[in-house]
Amino acid sequence: MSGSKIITVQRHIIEQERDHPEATGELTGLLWDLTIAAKIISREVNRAGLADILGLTGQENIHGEEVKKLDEYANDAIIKSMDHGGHLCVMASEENEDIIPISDQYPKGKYVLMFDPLDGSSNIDANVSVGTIFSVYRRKTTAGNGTLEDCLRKGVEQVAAGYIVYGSSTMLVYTAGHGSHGFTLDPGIGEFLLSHKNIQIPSRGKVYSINEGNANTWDEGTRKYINDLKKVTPETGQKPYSLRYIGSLVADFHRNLLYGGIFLYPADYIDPKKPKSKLRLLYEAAPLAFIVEQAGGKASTGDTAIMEIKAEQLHQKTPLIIGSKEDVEKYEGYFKNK
Ligand code: FDP
Repeated sequence: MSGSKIITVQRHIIEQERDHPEATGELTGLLWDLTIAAKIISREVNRAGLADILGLTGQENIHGEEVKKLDEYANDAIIKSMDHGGHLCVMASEENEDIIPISDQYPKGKYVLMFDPLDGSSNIDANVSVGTIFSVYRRKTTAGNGTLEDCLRKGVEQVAAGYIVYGSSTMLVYTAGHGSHGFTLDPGIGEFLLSHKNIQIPSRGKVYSINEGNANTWDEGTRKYINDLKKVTPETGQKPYSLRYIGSLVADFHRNLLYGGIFLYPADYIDPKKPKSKLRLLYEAAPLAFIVEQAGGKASTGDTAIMEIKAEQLHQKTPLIIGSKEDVEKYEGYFKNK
C-alpha cells in the first residue's frame, strides 16, 4: 500500500462540509444515502450477465415477485433509499412521468433530487458500462410537499450533482460546488475510496464523441466542425481527432472528463423549423454540466450555456455539447456561423 491517505466518500463529504460552518449536515446525509443506492445498483449491474442462468429477470423470484428490469430496479433502489431520510421534499426521475412525492409518513426536507437511474441501459446486455446521474437543488417552496416548481430549475441553482459509472470498476464522481472528485468502489470493503481528487479536464482533447450515423440530420455548423476535426494540416502539425463513441452517455462523458475531448449530441434538423433533441436537461445535461464546469470544462447547446437554461418541463430535452473548454468554444464558433 502506498503512503497516500485512504479517504472514504463519507469522510470527504463531511470534511467539505466542515469548511462551511453554516451547513446543517443535511446535504451530507442526502449524499450518503445516495451512495447506498449506488452500491445496491452496482451489485445488481454486476450480476446482470447472470440474469438468464439465474433467472433474474422477467421471472418470479423466490418471494414470488416478478423480477424487474434493471432500469426499473435502479429507479426503485434510489426511491427506497432516499424517500425516508428527511432530506428531500420531492424527487423526479427520468423513469417517472410526474414528480415523485415524499410519502405522508416521512418528514420533508429542504432538498430536491432529480436522477436518471440507469442511463445507457440499452447497452447492458452487451456488458457495456452504464451509469446513474443525479442532481440536487435546494427547494423553492418553503414547507410541506415539494412541487413541480421546485423541480423546474436552472442548472446554476444546483447545490450538488454527480454520477456513478458501472464499468470495469464502479466509480462515483460528485461535486458540491468545490471541485469534482472521483471515488472508486472497493467491493471487498463496500466503500467508495477517493481515487481522483479535484479532477481537471484537459483544456483541449484529441477525441470527439458523436453518433455519426446521424450526420444527415445535423445543422451545417456541426457538419463542418466534425469535418474539420478530421483534417490533417502538416504545416501546423494538426492531426485528426479520434472518434470514440460508446453510446452510453456516462461512459463517454467519464472518459472525456479524464482524458479530454468533446461529446456532442446536437439537435436533429430533419425538419429545420422543429429541431429535435434527445438528451434530458434535468437528468443528464445539467448535472454533467455542473461537474464539467467544476473540472474546468464547458457545456453548451451551441449558443447557450447548459447551466443557464431554465427548465420549463420535467422531461425537457436539449442539445448537449460538453467537454474540454477550448473544444466546446471552437464548436460554438462553428454553430453560430452556420
Ligand atoms: P440509451 O438510449 O441507451 O439509454 O440518454 C440515453 C442514451 O442511451 C445515452 O446514454 C447515450 O449517450 C445516448 O442515449 C445514445 O444515443 P444514440 O443511440 O442515439 O447514439
